[in-house]
Amino acid sequence: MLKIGQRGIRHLQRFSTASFTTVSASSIEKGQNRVVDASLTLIRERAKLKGELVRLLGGAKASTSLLGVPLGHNSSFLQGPAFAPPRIREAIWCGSTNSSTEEGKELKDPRVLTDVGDVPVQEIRDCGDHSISYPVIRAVSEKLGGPVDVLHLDAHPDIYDCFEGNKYSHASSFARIMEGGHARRLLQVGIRSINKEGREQGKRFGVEQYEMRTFSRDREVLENLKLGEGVKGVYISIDVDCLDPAFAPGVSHIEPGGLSFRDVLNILHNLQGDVVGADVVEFNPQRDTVDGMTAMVAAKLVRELAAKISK
Ligand SMILES: [Mn+2]
Repeated sequence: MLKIGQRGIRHLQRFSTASFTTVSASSIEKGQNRVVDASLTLIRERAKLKGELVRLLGGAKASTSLLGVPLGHNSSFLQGPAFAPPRIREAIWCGSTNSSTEEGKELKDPRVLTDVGDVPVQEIRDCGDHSISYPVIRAVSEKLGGPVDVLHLDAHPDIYDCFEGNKYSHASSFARIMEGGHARRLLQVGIRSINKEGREQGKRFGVEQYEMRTFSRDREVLENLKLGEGVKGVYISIDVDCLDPAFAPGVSHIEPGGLSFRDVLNILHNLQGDVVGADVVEFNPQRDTVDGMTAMVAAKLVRELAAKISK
């Protein structure tokens, strides 16, 4: 964390040298590291309390913790996803719907879902929108002691070796994941904006790329997936732009010809495997409809994923 904090300081100084001339770099660094440490302590304490509560309620094999990471500066076009976590939280608990998932899990039960807060990203400027999948999947595989199978729903393969000079761009996260050996199988579903490099990188890493143009043919396979056997489990990464913009207009990279919301739910609900983690990324509230339609879509994805993880 210290290392990330230091990188963050350099980033901040690059942009604010003039306004910080009277404050020493070490003071800024010290202050920022204290803020980061305090926020992470708070997140850990919430997670501990949640553990106690779950035990008191009789325990659970697995229970979902919701962690917000409000960042957008590794995005190549718009940075709006940094504003998404509070909008998604609001929509999860919106009174217009109830707190039960489609398959009957109760979200208010801490054995199903607990919100542990947001990572203080404003203090850690150099970590990375879909760029978050790399550090998270790396952490999951390191913590569990081996690779996972990754189901990645997206209009884009996000597998450029390097995008616009940024190895940690939101368009490069899956190249880093595969290079690091953090995923055994990577299945990409919903793909419809892919170029030569995307296909070549896919072949290089043995990625199973399911493109939208053949979705009607692939539907049966995708709605009957069995993943994670012989590895440490399954990780699901959902870029909201996997959906057709008709279902989710609030994204930075609008790409027509995508999945329906029901297509995504069918894939998730029917998936067999031990889901150990998931992310929902790239919802951009600045592009959403005035009544927050995409926020509800992202929130429902979070709700159904939470149900899938909790056991
Ligand atoms: Mn995408």
